[in-house]
Amino acid sequence: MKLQQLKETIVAPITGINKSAVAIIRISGPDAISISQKIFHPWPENFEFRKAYYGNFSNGDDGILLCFKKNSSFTGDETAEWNIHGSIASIQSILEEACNYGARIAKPGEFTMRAFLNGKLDLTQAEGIRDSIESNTEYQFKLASQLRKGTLQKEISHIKKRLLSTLGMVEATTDFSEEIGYLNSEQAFSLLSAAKNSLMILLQRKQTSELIKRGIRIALVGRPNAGKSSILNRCLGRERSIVTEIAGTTRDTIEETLDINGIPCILVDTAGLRTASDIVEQIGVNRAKEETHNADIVWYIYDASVGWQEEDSNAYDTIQSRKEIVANKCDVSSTQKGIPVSAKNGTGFDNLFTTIKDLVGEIDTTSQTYINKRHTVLLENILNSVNHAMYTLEHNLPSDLLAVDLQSGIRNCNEILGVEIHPDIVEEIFSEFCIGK
Ligand SMILES: Nc1nc2c(ncn2[C@@H]2O[C@H](COP(=O)(O)OP(=O)(O)O)[C@@H](O)[C@H]2O)c(=O)[nH]1
Ligand SMILES: [Mg+2]
Repeated sequence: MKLQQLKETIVAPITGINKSAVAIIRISGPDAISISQKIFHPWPENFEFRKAYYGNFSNGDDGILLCFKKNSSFTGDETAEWNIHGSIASIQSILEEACNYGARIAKPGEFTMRAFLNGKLDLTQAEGIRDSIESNTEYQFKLASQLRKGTLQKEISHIKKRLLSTLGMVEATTDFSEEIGYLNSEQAFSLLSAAKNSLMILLQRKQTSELIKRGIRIALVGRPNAGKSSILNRCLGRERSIVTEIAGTTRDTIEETLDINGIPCILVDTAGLRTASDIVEQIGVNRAKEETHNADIVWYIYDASVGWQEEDSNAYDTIQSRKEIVANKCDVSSTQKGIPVSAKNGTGFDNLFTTIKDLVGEIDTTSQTYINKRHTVLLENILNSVNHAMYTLEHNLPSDLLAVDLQSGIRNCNEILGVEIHPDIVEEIFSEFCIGK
């Protein structure tokens, strides 16, 4: 990051670029207010920060001006927000005017990057802002919000504190062992096991986190005419997949993303499993088999009015992924085997959806946060260091070994938080942000 860049005044719309009633333009940096004074009129007498003023903009639009003092804004720099009409023409002309007065267009993520560099938030919270904006379902938003609000930041700070205390004890006893005496290994050990516990809890949550972020892949598999396509359509609430009484109607896989009780799911309808004479259908059948490997859950669907057949057993047994038997057409006949549903009249779907909840596990949205790949690698590094340090203590090995592990653990904590991190990594993270954030 060049320091020069931080002194520049940056401007961009912070609302979407599609037509909307209102667009908000944010301008942030040392000239934010002086440029606003040139663009907004009449400039309010007895101007105050954090007060909304109605007036005219020099591009011919009218709307609201709202200004924030340095250190009391999102970015930490002096900032103004102009609420104008959501016209592309109005947005463009006001941006041009701001640039003519010396501002430049903000890069994607640059407002948040300034907030990070000004110490308004740590790197995990910045990631939480990105993930919040990108979230589509309730659980995605809740996990992202915990990250944004600093849940992970607090956890990591706690772990870091424990490692720092242990390191302090180790250094004091090596430097002044005559006055202080020997290291209290019991105390050091209990500090480290507390850190280890927190690390294990965080790492346990990474799988749920990944599933919620990318969505649960569910393959709808079974013999022709079981009602796979009808179940897809019922879940979607629209006729996406072609349904007929002719066996072999679905010949290719069809993927649809949807929100089931707040969890993102990718439903994959497949060709019915049978030995097809038609080459196109056979390719579809092969794809269906492939899908059974890719899926997080396979819903193996059979026709309850026909009953569970030997072919069903054979096909079901070959499926390696997590799988559930689903008995469709329960409006026609009842069954003992599998989860009874009726795609025709919509019964049984609540039970079917519990299979998704069972895979994801309990999500405590008051404490659980997104743990992404970047965090996971670093958390694993810290855990390794802590384990190693605990081993050193248990075996009474030289304490300089201890110091090396503790320092490495602390460095990894810092990297998660974004303290003393390489500028390239920071740039890379913020480049994934959308424009205006
Ligand atoms: N009675 C009844 N018929 C169904 C139900 N679901 C599907 N069907 C019928 O079964 C036939 C095959 O359905 P389809 O969804 O194309 O099955 P697929 O080959 O497994 O995709 C169609 O005639 C559907 O109308 C259901 O729950 N109850
Ligand atoms: Mg079908």
